[in-house]
Amino acid sequence: MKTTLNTLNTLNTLNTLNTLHTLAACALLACSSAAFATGKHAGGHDHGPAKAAVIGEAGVAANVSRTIEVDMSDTMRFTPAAIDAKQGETIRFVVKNSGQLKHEFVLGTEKDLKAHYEVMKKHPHMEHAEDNMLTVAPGQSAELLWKFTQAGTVNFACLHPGHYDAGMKGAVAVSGAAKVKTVANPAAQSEANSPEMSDGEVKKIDKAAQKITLKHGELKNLDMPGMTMVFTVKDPALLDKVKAGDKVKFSAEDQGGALVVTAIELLK
Ligand SMILES: [Cu+2]
Repeated sequence: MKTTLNTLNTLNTLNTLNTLHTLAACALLACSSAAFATGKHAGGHDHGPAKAAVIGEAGVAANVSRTIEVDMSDTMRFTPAAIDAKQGETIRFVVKNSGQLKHEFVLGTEKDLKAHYEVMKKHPHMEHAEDNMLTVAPGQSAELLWKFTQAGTVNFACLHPGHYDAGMKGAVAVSGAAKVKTVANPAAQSEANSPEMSDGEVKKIDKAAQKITLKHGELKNLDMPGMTMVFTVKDPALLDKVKAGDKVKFSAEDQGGALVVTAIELLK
């Protein structure tokens, strides 16, 4: 699935939109980032395997039992916002963005979604690339296959700044009795060996767009937990040094809202 908007013009437009959204989010929350300061970084970040086990896992096409169409609109609503599923079922979500703004469909526990949303507000231009999410450009559709492995509630939301606060969220009720609980997994977090370089694994390289997708550990300088993200590279020559699958050390900076990789080293 590829919905990345690559041209600089589009990026500039999006930057403007995102800035407006950030302002809207700030107004709604009175910029009270302190209110979220407690707990978010206490203990291990459960962005690793623990989370996947709770909400389910990426589905396989051969096992799809149903297709569910979900519409995302600029009224900041998902239609439908309430979805039923059965434990063990693999659903093909066909997610359409009928609005003019970029929206995303992210599955997660409410706790994970809120934590990610706070990161998105700090870094409005970040591009995620996780299995449990889709970013859909205006007028486009995208597909996500997901297997619901546990009974309970799996939430979903659009984490673009302002959208979640405006109510862009929903839930999948997975039949069964147990309520889904988030399990902290301190062991999943890798230690950063250097204050400047972070650990990462190259998932994808797009030389034309000067972008690299990295599954990374905690980025201490950006106050960001481990996840998979698309970064812009400062110097396209950096992309000649690595390929998909490589384990690397890298440095990333927030440059005017864009997350930019400034250095990358191959780990042998
Ligand atoms: Cu949205």
